[in-house]
Amino acid sequence: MKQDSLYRQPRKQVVDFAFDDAVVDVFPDMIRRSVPGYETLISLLAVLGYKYAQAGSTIYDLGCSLGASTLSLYQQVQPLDVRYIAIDNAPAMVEQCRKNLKKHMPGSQHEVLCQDIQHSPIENASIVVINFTLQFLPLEQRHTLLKKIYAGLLPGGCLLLSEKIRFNDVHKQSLVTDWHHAFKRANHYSDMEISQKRAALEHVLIPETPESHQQRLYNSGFKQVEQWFQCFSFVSFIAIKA
Ligand code: GEK
Repeated sequence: MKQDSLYRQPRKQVVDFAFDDAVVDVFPDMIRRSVPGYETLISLLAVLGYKYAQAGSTIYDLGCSLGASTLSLYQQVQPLDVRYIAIDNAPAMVEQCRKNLKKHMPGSQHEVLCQDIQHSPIENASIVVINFTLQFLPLEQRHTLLKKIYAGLLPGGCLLLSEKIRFNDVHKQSLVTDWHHAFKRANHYSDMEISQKRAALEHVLIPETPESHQQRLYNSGFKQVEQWFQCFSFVSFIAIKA
């Protein structure tokens, strides 16, 4: 696995973070060293998701990056006749994701689309995963996307939504940020890498409180919403369509 050293050297100006070739090369290393609990979350979301998979339906992975969620779901859902659609708008991610799914999901019905998820049709879905991606959409677009997902889900289907969150309580926010930085240091990121990455993400990744997420999910039509995972400021919700 290629090591992420993108922010190791001092930069005169830290430009906004982009999912380009350089990021794709180091992405598996970057996400494991930056998102506490990532591997656990990826495995467990498939264990949960499996209960909602329906034969003849489609499973969507929105903001799929290299396809980790799709691959994890495939391992659980495999015996069922389902179709997988993984979508990302970064061409470098899509190219690598296609190779990954082709290699690890032989014979399955799958497509990897290079699209903005805001414009992708969602139809006949039993499971929709949007893992650490809603946070990159403009705030005012998020409700529209969730309503579209709700409309595209079959009755009994579910949305699995994972996000980095923020807290209204400033003391809690500063405590959890401190833990996150400690996690990154323990994973051998230097203070300079941590602060440069933080600056690069500042205008790109806009976190919200868990209450805002839950309220938006209910407002989008979901009748049951549960936060099933949390590790520091990284959480995952399951929202079920009755
Ligand atoms: C994982 N889910 O491994 N349309 C499509 N893709 C987008 C959009 C958009 N509007 N905005 C951002 N992306 C993955 C991790 S990473 C999370 C997801 C992170 C894509 C972007 O190109 C990137 O691949 C992904 O969303 C976010 O579980 O890097 O923190």
